[in-house]
Amino acid sequence: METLNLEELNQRYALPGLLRFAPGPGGLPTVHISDPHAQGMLVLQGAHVLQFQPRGQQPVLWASQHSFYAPGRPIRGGIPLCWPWFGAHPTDATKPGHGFARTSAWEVLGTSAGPTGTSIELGLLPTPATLALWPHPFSLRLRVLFGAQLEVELHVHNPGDQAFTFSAALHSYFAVSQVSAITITGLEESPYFDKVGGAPLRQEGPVQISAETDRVYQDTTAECHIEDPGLGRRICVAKQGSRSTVVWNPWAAKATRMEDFGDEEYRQMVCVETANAPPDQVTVPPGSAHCLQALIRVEPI
Ligand code: TA6
Repeated sequence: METLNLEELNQRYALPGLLRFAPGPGGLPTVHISDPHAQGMLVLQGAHVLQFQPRGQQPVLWASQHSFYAPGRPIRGGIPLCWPWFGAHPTDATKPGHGFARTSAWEVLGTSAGPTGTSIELGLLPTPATLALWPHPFSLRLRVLFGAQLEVELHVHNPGDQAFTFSAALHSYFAVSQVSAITITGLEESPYFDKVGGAPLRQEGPVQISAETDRVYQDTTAECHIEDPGLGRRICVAKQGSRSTVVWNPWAAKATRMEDFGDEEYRQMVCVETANAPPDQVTVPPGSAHCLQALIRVEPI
């Protein structure tokens, strides 16, 4: 993998007036996008979409004011990439939660501007550190289009001669007016595992949040809508290649226990994650690939 400094990245990939590389939060190398459709920001570490704001709209993604922005530390907000496992490692609690993709150094592969927005593509290949955590060859590519709609596409290729199985999530944090005043539609009647209560349940009606909520909705390909009367908008989360949707809000007690999460910040966020979480893991045969895509847009209500 070739590691370029900001000057080299701008020489090779900047798009004048649309896309440039500059230090971001904590001085982390970051891509700044500003085009006729939207503004956005992506931190190169973790290929982490941090900001998305369509023209004329409030910011769509949420990030904690207390987030760490440091080499190797997860960022609290935006769209963390959870791969090659979602949540705690299934057998080894010493391995990093949500895998290693979100804290790895990704390589810029290309940038382009088009009629629907400005895009960037990044790649991740195995390193001795990743092979120690997950002993498989892989090739990841992330394509992000910042436009009237945000398109995030994680392409997983298996170049090896053995199949591998992974779980994953585009762990999207969304900004809302007041979490207790929103409803989430699209998951009605879906089975889910309630990680707070530790039991399998089935969704009745729209999702409403009034306490710690941590649910893995299984076997669902549905588009979800976050209805937010307080902001006069609906955030629409469509997806491809995903059979799980995760809904999370830590609420007060858990937020207080998290050093990178303000005690009251839970009120203005909700995660609706585009995932393949257990038992919806994905097996990729040798030479094959899988694509996980989230399509995020805003509509007035
Ligand atoms: O997606 C929900 C979840 O798995 C929660 O259980 C909570 O742990 C959240 O992810 C955040 O995980 P993180 O490792 O980023 O603190």
